[in-house]
Amino acid sequence: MKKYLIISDKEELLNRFDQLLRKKRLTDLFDYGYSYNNNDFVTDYHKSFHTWLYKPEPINIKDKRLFGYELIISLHCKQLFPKELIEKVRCINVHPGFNPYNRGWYPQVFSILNDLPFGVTIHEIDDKIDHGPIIVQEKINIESHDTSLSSYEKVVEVEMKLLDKHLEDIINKNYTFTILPDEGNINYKKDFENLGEMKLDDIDTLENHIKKIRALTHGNYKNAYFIDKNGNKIYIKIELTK
Ligand code: 0FX
Repeated sequence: MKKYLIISDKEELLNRFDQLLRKKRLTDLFDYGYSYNNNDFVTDYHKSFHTWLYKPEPINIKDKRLFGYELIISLHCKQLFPKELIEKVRCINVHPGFNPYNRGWYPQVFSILNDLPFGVTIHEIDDKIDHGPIIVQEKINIESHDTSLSSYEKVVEVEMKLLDKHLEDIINKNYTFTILPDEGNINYKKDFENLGEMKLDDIDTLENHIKKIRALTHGNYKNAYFIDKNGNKIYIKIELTK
């Protein structure tokens, strides 16, 4: 068993973290893993560097073997870390949002919608979602032509940049904390799902209508829709050019 564990449910991020460790010659220190509930994830490439207890086996966050690590990093791990684990092991979260604004689900969507700050937060995990003491943060500007996807692409780049810059300090606990100024706000999966329907008789400014469609435009995902007069569900996305 190695000293540190990284868990991610996003293949692209785990691959990039793997490249980062190779560049820094730190692969000997880390086990890698993904969640037990993420079946569509495991590629042959992934299996080749998946080293969780030397078996390509998904990680259940309640597994007591996790207590053996000195540090666990969540890089978009979809499981909530249990209290017992965070009391026994230092756990760090790499969050694609600017805490305490829009903690929780899909921060860029809600930052576009409600004009709240957006960015990356790396923090120690406590018993509330995206809430613990902040190790490092960086703001990202959302422009009038950004969509959920373009904002998300920016956030992934900043996450990798901050990990590149601060990983050794995180490992060695060579940092000071900033405590959250207040509780901010939090969004759940349900809040995102409730955004989808756009009523054709909705009265609002054009700016707000465009904002909502930008917030729900993310590649091929079918997020925003309206119901036409024949009862058909018609999906909407937007293309904006500066
Ligand atoms: O893994 P992740 O990038 O992030 C989410 C949470 O936002 C984050 O706070 C948490 N720490 C992490 C464990 O889970 O989410 P994802 O891979 O499910 O989706 C990535 C983006 O794709 C999302 O920000 C918006 C977009 N998306 C995704 C789905 C499934 C859509 O627009 N529609 C969808 O139906």
